[in-house]
Amino acid sequence: MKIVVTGFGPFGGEKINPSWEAVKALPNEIGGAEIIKHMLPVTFNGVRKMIPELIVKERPDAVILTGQAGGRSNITVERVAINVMDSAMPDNEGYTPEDEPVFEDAPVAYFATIPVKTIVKALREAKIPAVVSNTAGTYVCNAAMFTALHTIEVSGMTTKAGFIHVPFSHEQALDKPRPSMALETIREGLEIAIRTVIGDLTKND
Ligand code: PCA
Repeated sequence: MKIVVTGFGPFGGEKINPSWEAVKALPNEIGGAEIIKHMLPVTFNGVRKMIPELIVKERPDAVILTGQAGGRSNITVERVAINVMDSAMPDNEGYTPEDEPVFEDAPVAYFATIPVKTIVKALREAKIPAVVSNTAGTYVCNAAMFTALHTIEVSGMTTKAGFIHVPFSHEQALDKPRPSMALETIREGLEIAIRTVIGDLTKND
């Protein structure tokens, strides 16, 4: 089994992005599945080019995308990605789309195909604050999730895909008081999420 896990690089003036820091620290194998880690750039055009290339090249069983959701205090498992790019803040290439589709001629939205509620339950059982989120926003993370699900749909693949947002790390909250979580807890949370996805993929074997 092969699982692609991505995190993002820093954006918005931050020195790190806790999503990539946590993904980087994951083992290369979890529960017998090969874990392929990639850092994505915080650019609308970058994710729309790189994610399809990655999925078509690796043909993974699952794709778990992760990103920073500053201001959230829980790990949030996203339910849905919408076909909109609308941002108040420029991406890392200076692009600020307004009311644009991620892809023309694509559906208005896709639901995550990873087991969102089962992942939240598993995280909470491990005493890690987690909730379902019903919006991944309209910035690069939503575009990344939409791109993954659309790529899988149009290529007729059975790959499962979803997005997990993580809070700021404690390091990021030292100077500016804001909700934060230990990087090790975020890493552990992602490992639990991956194990849950593997469990879901193998349950009918
Ligand atoms: N979070 C941003 C983009 C990259 C990231 O880590 C978002 O939520 O859209």
